[in-house]
Amino acid sequence: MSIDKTAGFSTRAIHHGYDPLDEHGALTPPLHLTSTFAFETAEDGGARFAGEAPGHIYSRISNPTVDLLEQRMAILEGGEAAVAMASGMGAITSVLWSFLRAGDEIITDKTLYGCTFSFFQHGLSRFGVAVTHVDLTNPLALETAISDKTKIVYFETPANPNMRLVDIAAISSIARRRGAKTVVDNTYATPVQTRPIEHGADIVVHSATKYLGGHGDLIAGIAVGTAEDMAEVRMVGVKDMTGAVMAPFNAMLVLRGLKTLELRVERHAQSAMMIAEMLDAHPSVAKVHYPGLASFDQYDLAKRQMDGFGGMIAFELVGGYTAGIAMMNRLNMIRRAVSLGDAETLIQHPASMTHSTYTPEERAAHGIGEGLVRISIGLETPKDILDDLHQALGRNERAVA
Ligand code: 3LM
Repeated sequence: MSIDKTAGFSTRAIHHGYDPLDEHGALTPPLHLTSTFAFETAEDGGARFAGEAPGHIYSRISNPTVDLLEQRMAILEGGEAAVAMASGMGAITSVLWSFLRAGDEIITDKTLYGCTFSFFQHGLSRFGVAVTHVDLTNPLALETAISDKTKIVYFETPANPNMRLVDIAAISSIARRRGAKTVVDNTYATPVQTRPIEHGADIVVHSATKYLGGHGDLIAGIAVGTAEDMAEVRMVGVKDMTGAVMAPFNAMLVLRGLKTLELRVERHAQSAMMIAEMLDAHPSVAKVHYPGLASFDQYDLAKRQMDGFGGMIAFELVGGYTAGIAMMNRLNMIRRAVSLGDAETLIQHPASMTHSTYTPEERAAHGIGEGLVRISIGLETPKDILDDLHQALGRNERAVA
């Protein structure tokens, strides 16, 4: 049974690329726990290496379980092919090593996940790649900064941790005109809510550790793009440079996660909207950053570019850093933990945790407030998340008053 591209999101996420009748009727795709693959003949092995015959060779290059996940992610993101990796950082670094060389330039948005920022700032720059951080919320700033040496324009939308959005169509059309590839980290929005390739991006990367896996039980990453670009990422970036290949068992867990991705993201977003509205009206809260709020600076872009507004909220308390830490310590059910996209609601303080890779000066210059608190709204009964936050904020309110 083949599922065509017009089938709905969840239908593709559940069925694409697998027919149980090919595998003894097994409803769940098999887990191929193997490092290597036997060739029919010596000549067949040589032909596979030469790319002249189909078939797997070795699981650092490809594996049937991982391959099914790659097919599903490609169709969900609207790309031609995908490469699954050991982690989100494995995906980001493998993609960038594939397309950059000494003397090239890369332009990134000002706000990035802490380890991605660190890779650009302290990793790539050691190898002769010039890194420029630009405010990509303003496409004119890219027009000014881009040069013939720019090979990649890179951003997250919404950005981790402050939820800034970037207009994918506007940025990727400038990049394309100047011969640069646009790479978008779509971890926060997931393909349920934003499909960057439909807006003109060349490559999408994910930390599959988050919503795609969805259960906080694995570390994984994935890249999606054209067949040509993904062949380069597989055969150069992953096979020869990083070796950051996804384990088949993790591919199986992510395949399971994808089956409920749409359902989960809808619930995450529904609960997040309710909680963002509560926070927005709360006297202890100075500012809420959530794309679904009419008060969000880029609300118009959010409505145009996103199908729903996600499960992530960032907010600043009256009383700044100290008030934020005190509030976090009063929570009962909500877990104080980094990561996001899990069933459990998770709260963390970017300046001392996920974005401690920036210096305080870099955080200030890149729009990451010292008092910012980030929450990943989970799948618990929405009222229970609300009540826990409310009791923690309420006492804060009295303390401030
Ligand atoms: C976090 N983020 O808590 P892995 N891209 C984005 C991300 O948010 C992340 C990655 C890539 C967090 C992880 S902080 C120590 C914990 C937008 C990860 C990297 O390599 O799979 O962790 O993905 O924000």
